[in-house]
This record gives sequence, structure tokens and C-alpha cells, in this order.
Amino acid sequence: MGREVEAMDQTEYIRLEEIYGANNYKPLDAVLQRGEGVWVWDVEGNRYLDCLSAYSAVNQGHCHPRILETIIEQARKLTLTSRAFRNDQLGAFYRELCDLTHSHKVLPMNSGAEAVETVIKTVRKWGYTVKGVPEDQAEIVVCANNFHGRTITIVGFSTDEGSRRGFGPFTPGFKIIPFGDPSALEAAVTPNTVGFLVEPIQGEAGVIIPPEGYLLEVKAICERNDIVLILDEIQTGLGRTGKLLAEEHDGIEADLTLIGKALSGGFYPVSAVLSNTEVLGVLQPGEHGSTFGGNPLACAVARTALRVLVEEGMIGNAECMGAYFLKGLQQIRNDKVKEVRGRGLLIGMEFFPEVGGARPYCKKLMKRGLLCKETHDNIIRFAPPLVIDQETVDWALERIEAVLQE
Ligand code: IF1
Repeated sequence: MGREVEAMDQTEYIRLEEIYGANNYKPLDAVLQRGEGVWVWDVEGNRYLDCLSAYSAVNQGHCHPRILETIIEQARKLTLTSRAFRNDQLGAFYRELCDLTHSHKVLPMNSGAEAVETVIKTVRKWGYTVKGVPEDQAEIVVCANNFHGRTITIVGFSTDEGSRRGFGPFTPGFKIIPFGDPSALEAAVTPNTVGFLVEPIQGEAGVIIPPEGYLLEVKAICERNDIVLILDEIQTGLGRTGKLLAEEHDGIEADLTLIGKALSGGFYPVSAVLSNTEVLGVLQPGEHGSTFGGNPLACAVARTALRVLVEEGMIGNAECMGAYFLKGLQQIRNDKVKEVRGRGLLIGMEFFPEVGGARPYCKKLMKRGLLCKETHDNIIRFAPPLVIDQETVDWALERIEAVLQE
């Protein structure tokens, strides 16, 4: 059976997915088999530069050798204990993560959406027990065009019809305001507001960078009104924007920060809620948890993934290669491109609507060996692993320019 699968050609793999899989994705037809650093190879041996990095989960590059070694070594020893017992990786993971991010406490989960759900529960409970909000009246403010995940509660406060249509009824208690406008937050606040949940840069919305000083103002509003500031850094965190956390660009520290994706370097789903205040302290035994959250395999992998990010200079590389890549893209003379914007290695290229969508360009780039993904019809995101070098950025720029000139 295994051998039979190995002998298949590309169309066979695709056919199997189409026949047996749910139809909730529309991937480009590169059937990937192997990855190393910034490169991936398909089943026919074609090589591609990965410009998506699994939505920033493989910031450290594909199959990073040190993380690989850790996962194998730890898997031989112990994988899962559940939180009914302690394990020898959890405390060290907590301490290293707190030291790195200047946090006080950590709550480990698996997926990003679970981390988001965790903070929603936490700030509600904080609102009732600390702030004194009347029972069941807590409000959380979120932003239009947010992306925080796929659960019912989270899609309930999405403004993207494609994400929420057909899935109601939804969880009440959320208020939606425009992104990037501090006065909108000020206006939305009531005595029952417990939290403001926001992405430092809106990724899925198309790499939307808020006005200078936005987070700083938002932080001040939250402080004045006794509101927990929650930053979703699941995509922007862990080096992607050229800082460990994107909040550093504004010189602030959120009360709660969510990280995921690259926390494992793409080896394993690991997410975490980082707490800078006593907010996490409101959760009591039995009120929240997860079978896999904080398991020894996840902790060991995350410890190495974090160490690699820092020790191998990936964050600084993201800053400098990001600036170089952005400048290169902006210098491509072209009448199709409306704007190129970005921070670090999170870059969005927006086409004019008349161009008729970015997806055909993703397909053309794929033929030339670049894997990219469109977002919101008209935008291509360029977000390669943070280990990319200048020669490879030049290689990418040449091909992007050629496709745009076609
Ligand atoms: C998919 C998008 C990216 C996220 C932020 C929470 C989560 C995500 C800021 C949830 C996840 C992923 C999910 C993935 C596509 C991808 C994505 F295009 F959908 F929006 F990255 F841009 N907060 N984003 O970006 O994390 O539960 O998935 O671990 O296919 O849905 P998760």
C-alpha cells in the first residue's frame, strides 16, 4: 500500500484529495513532499521557494535540523502525560518563554483558535471577578476585517461573510469597530467592556499596517478604562515582522499576548497565552484546559524552536531581508500593482481591482518556482521563512518582476 502511494503521479494525489476530502480548501496544485529551509519540493521533484511559510508557522525554515532532533529525542522519551500529572518540560518552557517575552505567566494550548478562545474566557472571568461587571454582561471589542480563527465564537465576530455565513447562531458579547482608529475604541467602551482584541498588523485582511502609534494610543485607552489589551500575535509574532513581537514596534506591552504557529517551527501545533498582568490568575483548577496543551513533546519542541529563532539571528534577518525584499518589490515598475507594504518579512502586494484578482499571478509564480497565496482577491502575501538570504530574495524578485511584466 505504501509503495503504491509512492508511485503515484501528481494528478493522482490531487484526485484522492478531491474524492475523499472535505471541500473546505482550494489549494494550488503543488503536491509537496519535502522541505528544507526556505525550499520545498513536490512529488515530481520540482523545487519551490516557500513564500507563505505555512502562514508563518515555519518561520525557522522547513524541517529545521535542531528542532527535528528535539522532536525525535523527546518522542523517544515521553510524548503526552495530560495535565493530570506534571512533566519535566513544562516549567522550563514557561520560564524560557516568560524570560524571552517579559511575561509573568503562560497558558499553553495547541491551535491559535484555542488560544483566542482561552483569552475570551479569561477576560470575561476577569471582568466579573476583578472589574465587577454584572454577570453575563461582559463585552469584548474587536476590529473589522479581523482574523482570529475558525471556531463558532470567533467566526461570530468576523466581518468576513465567507467565514461566518451559514454557521449561526453565534456567541453574543462582541462589539466590532474599525481597525486603526483609536477614537472608535474610545467610543465603543462601556462600563462592561472587559477586553480589546486586536492584531498588531492584520494579516489575512491583506497585511494592513495601522497608523503610527495606534497600539500606543489603544494601550492608553485600555489603561484609562480598565480594559485588558489582548494582542493576537499568532501571525505577527516570533520574528515575522523583524521583532520578536510586533508590539515592540510601538514600544508597548499588551496585557495578554497570543502566540502560536512558529512557536513550534511548524513541527507540531503549539500555542500559548502570555500574560503580563494577573489576568491569567483568575482561572481556577477545572475551569479550562486541553488534553494536549502543555504536553512534553510540545514543550520540548517549542523550547528549541524559540532558541533557534533567537540564537540563529532569525529576527534580525527578518528585519533586514524584509526591508530589502520590500524595497525590491516597490522598485518593480508596473501598472498592475497599487501598493506594496510590509513590515519585516510580512509583505503584501495589492493589485488594482481591474487586474482581476491575484490568484492567476500566484499560479504563474508557481510555474516559476515561487509558492504564494492570495488574500482577499487582490493581494498577494510574501512571507518566506525568516532564514531567507539576499541571494534568494534577488532570485524571487527576478521571478516576480518577470511574472508582472508578462
Ligand atoms: C487556515 C488566514 C493566515 C491567525 C491569527 C489566529 C489564527 C490565525 C492572526 C488561528 C490563523 C491561519 C489559519 C489558516 C490560514 C491562516 C491565515 F489566511 F486564514 F488568515 F495566517 F493569514 N490568529 N491563521 O492568522 O490559528 O487556529 O489556525 O492555529 O487555513 O484557516 P489556528
